[in-house]
Amino acid sequence: MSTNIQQVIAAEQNPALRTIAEKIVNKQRITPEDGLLLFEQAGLPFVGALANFVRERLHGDTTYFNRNFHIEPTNVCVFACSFCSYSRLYAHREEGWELTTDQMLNIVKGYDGKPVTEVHIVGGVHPKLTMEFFADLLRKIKAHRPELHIKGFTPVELDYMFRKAKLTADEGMKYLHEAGLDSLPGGGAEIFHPEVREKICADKVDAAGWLAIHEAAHKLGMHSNATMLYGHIEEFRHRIDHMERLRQLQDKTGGFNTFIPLKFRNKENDMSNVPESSVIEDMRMYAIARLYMDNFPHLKAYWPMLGRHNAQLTLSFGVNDIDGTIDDSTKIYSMAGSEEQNPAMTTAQLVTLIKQAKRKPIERDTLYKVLHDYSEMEVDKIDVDPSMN
Ligand code: V47
Ligand code: SF4
Repeated sequence: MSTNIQQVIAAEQNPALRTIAEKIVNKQRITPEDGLLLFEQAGLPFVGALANFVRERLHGDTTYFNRNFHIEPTNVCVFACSFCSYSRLYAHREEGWELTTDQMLNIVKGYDGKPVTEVHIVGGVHPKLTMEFFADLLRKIKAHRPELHIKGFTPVELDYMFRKAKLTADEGMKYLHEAGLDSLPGGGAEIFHPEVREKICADKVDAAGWLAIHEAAHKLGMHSNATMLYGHIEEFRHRIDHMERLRQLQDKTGGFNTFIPLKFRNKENDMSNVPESSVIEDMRMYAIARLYMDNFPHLKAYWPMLGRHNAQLTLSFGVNDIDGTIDDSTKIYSMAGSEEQNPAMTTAQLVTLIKQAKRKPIERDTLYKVLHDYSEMEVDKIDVDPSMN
């Protein structure tokens, strides 16, 4: 797939947008002001063509997925983020769940003999689950299946654990890394800017704390992801501020793999009055993220949150990764109203989805090592729409 980017730029009527596009084509970094102008004035075809150009310059048609499952230890949480449909306060813990170490280990053992490469562990912040409890869990998972990559815990959980254990971010990360934690997922970032953060998740770790924990992980040679929860009460300038803070840390450490914009879903939470963003706005978000996050190698659309068809569409707007098989092991998005009520895709379905978008399906591990090229796989007879199965 190739776009004549010069024709797209020449056809643009707005000279300021043409200047930004020329910078992107010449591999010059765009400024926060440029990013804001793109959000405010650029149409989807313009940013889409540019994002696709950048994506193909970086990755060609390669589109990554992985084979993974989630463990959500608990949805009991001391915090009360207003966008969260999933958590239950400790006072109402009987309405939620708390898994024991054995139950979590049994989930891992349920994948014995299956070709999964990653477990993603994330949950609420339960006041009784200590760092030692999780370190023990990590050690037991590693003892059972050493090669399984453990991507776990957001700075929200980590900050709480470290403070209770009276450890600094550096000390706490080292301890968990030695216990078996391989990398950090991107959650808990939400919107960094205090004007928004104070309204949607005032009491949990702030921007500086979130960034410090990822920096501590990067210093140990661990990799991590970063998310941004968009499409609610934030303004475009808050999105730029968020991406700028991440871009600066990435300049310093180079430890981030993937940026994952997460579309706000509005069911069963305290922000249900806030409408969800349109598909056009979603695609503009992905495209502008690809243009702004010039030092992030990968841009991921997380299909359980976006829905598989919209995730497929993002592959034309800068995205080169759609996450994994999931195996119906996460509840965060189904509880927030995603169309994916039981998120699970087989490898064949993921391959089909990528091939239908005229891209090249590549199975990766968490750190983007290529595991298998599925370009030649016959997929004509497979339907990716669960309602058709
Ligand atoms: O931080 C919670 C988000 C995140 C809602 O690193 C919501 O590979 C939308 O970060 N609407 C956790 N989003 C999930 C996460 C993640 C997921 C998949 C892959 C990776 C990765 C990371 O979920 C939270 C929050 O931003 N979230 N509620 C909601 N109503
Ligand atoms: Fe707790 Fe995370 Fe939900 Fe916030 S988003 S209430 S920290 S589970």
